Amino acid sequence: MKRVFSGVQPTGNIHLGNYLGALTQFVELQNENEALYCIVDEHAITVPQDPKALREHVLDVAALYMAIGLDPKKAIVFVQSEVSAHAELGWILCCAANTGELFRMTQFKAKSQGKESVGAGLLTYPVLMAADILLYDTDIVPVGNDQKQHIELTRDLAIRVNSKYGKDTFVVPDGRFMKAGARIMALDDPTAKMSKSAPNEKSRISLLDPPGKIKKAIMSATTDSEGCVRFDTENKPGISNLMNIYSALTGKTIEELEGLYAGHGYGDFKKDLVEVTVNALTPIQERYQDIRQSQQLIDDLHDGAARADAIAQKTMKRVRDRFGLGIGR
Ligand code: ATP
Ligand code: LTN
Repeated sequence: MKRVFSGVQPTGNIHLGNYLGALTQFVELQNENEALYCIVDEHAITVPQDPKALREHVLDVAALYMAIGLDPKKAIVFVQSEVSAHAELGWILCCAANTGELFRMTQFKAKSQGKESVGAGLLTYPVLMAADILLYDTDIVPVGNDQKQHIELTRDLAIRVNSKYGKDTFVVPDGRFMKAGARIMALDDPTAKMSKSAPNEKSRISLLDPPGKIKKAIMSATTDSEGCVRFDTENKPGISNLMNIYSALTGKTIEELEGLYAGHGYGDFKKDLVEVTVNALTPIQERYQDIRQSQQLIDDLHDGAARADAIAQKTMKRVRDRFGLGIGR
């Protein structure tokens, strides 16, 4: 059985891109593997956060995880800061990383660009991510393509430590990147990816959006003037993106959709896509409402943290021994 680990930051606005690109993969992988899914609140504080809102967002994302089908009896679902070994291993790995390789990370460059000063945590963010992964002897990390560079760094750190401290100190993990078609684009600008942080609310569909908001976002989505429901990402990125969403939510192929809407305009297609989206999200939202307020959610997260901690402590003992930290037993 392979071990799988992934994390999502506790920010609001989990959207259809996150869902179709990453979260559905999480659900699939929990069945055949030993999967750990983490809400990475220590990563979130690399940029300023309001403490009250952060705690709410942690629980929002946890409830959403469960509502989309993660089963806490199968997968270990937990909050990063509840397992102190993440920060501990993060420090040890900081001492194995070079500043040069961290300054080269594109996410650091993007997030620090134009700013006079940024927190040091933004620079060491990928080292904490490496710690998350290596702590659990992870084999597979399902993430979006944007995380490729961080996975490479994780592998480099593991190989570096192994060559100095013993080859089985860490398992060297592999990334599992989403399929190209799973990249969902912004509704107002189909050349940019759908994003949590884009200022235009109508650029995305969040999983918790009410039907009225979903309708407005889809009906006003950018298309083209040809008026023909045909898949062509190059020349018709807007309608192609909507077809991708329709196909991912219903299982209908793109060819089936082209056949179904031959002779129909974008209005008909969009109206149906509203219905398809509302039908897909309503059950998730209903489950979410029940789970979010429940004591069961808190109990599941405590249980998840205890199970994760048991695995993490074993790794930490090995790491401390290899590095010569502490006085041993
Ligand atoms: P932001 O837009 O603020 O940078 P994000 O939407 O990329 O945030 P993350 O929490 O960084 O959100 O990503 C969670 C997961 O969802 C990652 O594995 C990421 O690759 C994936 N993902 C994010 N946006 C999309 C998208 N538009 N289509 C498909 N997958 C996506
Ligand atoms: N950096 C990731 C979130 C993340 C993660 C992880 C993903 C933190 N730690 C460990 C996979 C494994 C992001 O921004 N999507």
